[in-house]
Amino acid sequence: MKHWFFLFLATALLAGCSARTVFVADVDVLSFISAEQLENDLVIPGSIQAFVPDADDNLTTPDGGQLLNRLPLLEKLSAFAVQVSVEVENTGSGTLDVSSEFRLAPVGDDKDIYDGVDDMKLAEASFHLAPGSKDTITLTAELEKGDPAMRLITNEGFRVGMKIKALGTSTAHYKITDFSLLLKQRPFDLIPDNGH
Ligand SMILES: [Ca+2]
Ligand SMILES: [Ca+2]
Repeated sequence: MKHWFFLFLATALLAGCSARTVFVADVDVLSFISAEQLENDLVIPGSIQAFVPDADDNLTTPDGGQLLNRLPLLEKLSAFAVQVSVEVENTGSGTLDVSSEFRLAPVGDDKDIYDGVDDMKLAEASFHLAPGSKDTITLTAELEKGDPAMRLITNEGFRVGMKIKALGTSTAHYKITDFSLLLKQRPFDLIPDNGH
C-alpha cells in the first residue's frame, strides 16, 4: 500500500464560506512514485523515448502511466493544475536534442496514454543539451471548468504521464524533481441547482 500525502488547505468551513470560497488540494505525485523510477541513466543510440512513471516494467514502451484515483476534491472539480520538472544531464560525448510532453488520460485508458486516443497532451517543451551540460525542463498546465480536458478527470480519478524523447548519440541521466498537482473545488458547485 503506497502512502498518499496530501496537503489539504480548506480556506473556510463550509458553514461560513462565500461563493468565492475554493477548496484546494495540493498533491505531491512524487510521494507515490517509486524511487527507482524518479531517476535513471539512459543510453541513447541515435534516439530514445522514455515514458515515466512506467507501468509495464519497460521504460521505453508507452503504457497507462500513473493512475491517480484516491484524491480529494475529484467530485465536481472546478480547476486542475500540474507542474512537472525533469532535470536532464548529458553524461556522454554527443549533443542531444531533448523534448518532453505531459499527458492526461481517463482511468479506462490503461494501455497507452500517449497515442492520442482518449488521452490529451497538456504541455510540451524541448531543449538542446551539449555534452556535459545539464538543464531542467518544466512542464505546466492549468485547466478550468469547461475545458475539454477536464472531461478526462472523473470521480474515479485519471491518469498522468510524461514522455521524454532524446535525439543524438550519447548517454544521459534524468531525474524528476517536481511532480505536483493542484485540485480545486468550489463548495457551492456541490449544492444542487434548485433554480436560483
Ligand atoms: Ca513502459
Ligand atoms: Ca490512449
